[in-house]
Amino acid sequence: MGDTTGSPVPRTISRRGFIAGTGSLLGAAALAGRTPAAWAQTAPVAPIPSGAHVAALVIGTGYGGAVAALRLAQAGVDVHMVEMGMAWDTPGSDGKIFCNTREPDYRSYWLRTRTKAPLNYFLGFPIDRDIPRYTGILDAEEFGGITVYQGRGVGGGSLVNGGMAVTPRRENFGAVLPSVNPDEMYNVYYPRANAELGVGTVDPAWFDSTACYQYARVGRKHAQRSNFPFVFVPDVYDWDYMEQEAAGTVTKSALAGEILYGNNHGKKSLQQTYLARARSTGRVSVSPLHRVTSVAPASGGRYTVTVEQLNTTGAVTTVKTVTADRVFFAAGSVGTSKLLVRLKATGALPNLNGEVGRGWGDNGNVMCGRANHLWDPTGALQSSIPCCGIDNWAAGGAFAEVAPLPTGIETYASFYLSITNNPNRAQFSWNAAASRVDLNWQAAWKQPSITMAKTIFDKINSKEGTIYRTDLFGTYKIWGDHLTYHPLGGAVLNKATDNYGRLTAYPGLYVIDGALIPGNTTVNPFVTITALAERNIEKIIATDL
Ligand code: FAE
Repeated sequence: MGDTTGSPVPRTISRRGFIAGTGSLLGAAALAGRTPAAWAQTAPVAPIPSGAHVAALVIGTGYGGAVAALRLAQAGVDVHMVEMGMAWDTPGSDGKIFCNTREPDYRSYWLRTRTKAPLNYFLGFPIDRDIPRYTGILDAEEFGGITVYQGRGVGGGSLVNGGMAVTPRRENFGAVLPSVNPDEMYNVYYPRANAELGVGTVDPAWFDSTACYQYARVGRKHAQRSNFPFVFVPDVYDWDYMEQEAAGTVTKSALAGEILYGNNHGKKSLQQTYLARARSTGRVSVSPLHRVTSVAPASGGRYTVTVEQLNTTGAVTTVKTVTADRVFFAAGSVGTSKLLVRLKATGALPNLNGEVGRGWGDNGNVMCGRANHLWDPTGALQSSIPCCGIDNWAAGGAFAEVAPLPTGIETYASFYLSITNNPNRAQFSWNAAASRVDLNWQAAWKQPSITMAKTIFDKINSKEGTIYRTDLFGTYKIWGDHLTYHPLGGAVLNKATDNYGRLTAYPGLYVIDGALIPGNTTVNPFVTITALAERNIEKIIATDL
């Protein structure tokens, strides 16, 4: 099934043609040093024509989708990736592809007219602002009891995330993916994922001396004085580049507060790693600003896929119908779950099993800040890339990332994102009256996370004689318990799918993203999503193709 048939999908476009379209980008890239230029130069952004047939269609360009595309292409299969967000390969009028966290503009949010910052108050005042409605990079998707933050664009969550690349402790893996053999994950797939993602760790000597990690050293001091294990956490940010930022020899990104709405330099998003390699095979093309709305069986074992083309206001400009031999759902935990639940309920894929939509969790995310004494400043200059955490998982069910508050001024605050062992799981279901998929997560279900996070911070506050900040999530509100950055589950491995992500009622349909993971990874999730995708696609290529 290597070649496409029917209407051809352009696999590559000429370098000359590409440069003609993006000359300003390449010029800017040459001036600015490390940028997504490597990606741009190999980028066959080639919107799929209606009527096309493809061997493999991948819905979404995040971690699961990028792994699938690379490995399928290397196995000789032509792949087309459909991504609802933008390509993020062209600078705006300020010469930058991504806007700054401190100055969110039209590029910041997915189809909103007002920002919805995760940390939306400062000194008790709201900080959100009006913006033009645009297909921006960060989606704050609101369900009844929780706001789920997700990346939108070619690269998925890798465009907006902090890059913390954490492999769960092996003793915890049985709870993360109970049906997966840990030996193969820890011997083969975690190392493979870490290598391909370009994971590295801060140089401890530099960490000890640089102003931009003063906040993290304060976090370490407080953790250690309360006898909590303190750990350095690997990241995909280019640590050499960050040291050059600190030395003033390159354009600043992490040290200019870039995070959440994209990093213009330094961060190795999927655009620079898996997707660049996938595209260099010459077998992968991508349709940005295209959203899959339906997948249904067609004759000959194929699938008919309905795709809406969007403009940057979010309006649908064209509806296309294409066919594919195989379809990989990689739209993220929420995107894949919403699609499958709707397609099952509305009759396109009625034989999906009853586990579809179940087992969704928030990775136990909860945020909080602590108010330090005036003699414990955390620094006006803070690297936006976190590099350390407090591991109280075994004793208290919480792993707390020492997070930056890159406001550019001294805040005397220590800020944390905790990942906790919250047992609550929600379900997606089809709401026929409203014609949408709902998620039944309840706001009160965050209480176990707060209790677990308090096992760390109550103790530190007591030891240090400090208190919680109450001005970061509202007025007199301590906990950021309204959101998650880490949606997981909804099409759980070995339940909604077989043990390799196959939707067995429909040969040729697969799930290959965070929807497979049952709600919690004990740490930040993308390394596990990537490693599991590597494991599953290897099996699928070996046995199904
Ligand atoms: P994901 O990366 O979300 O990709 C799915 C893609 O599918 C997206 O590009 C969507 O736009 C696209 N899509 C959705 N629906 C459709 C459709 N119908 N048609 C076409 N395209 C569609 O999925 N994780 C870590 O491990 N470390 C961190 O430091 C970290 N920090 C984070 C910070 C923030 C602010 C956020 C939002 C997330 C963070 N995460 C972090 C989570 C991580 O980014 C997330 O787990 C992965 O991106 C999920 O990977 P998937 O492949 O499942």
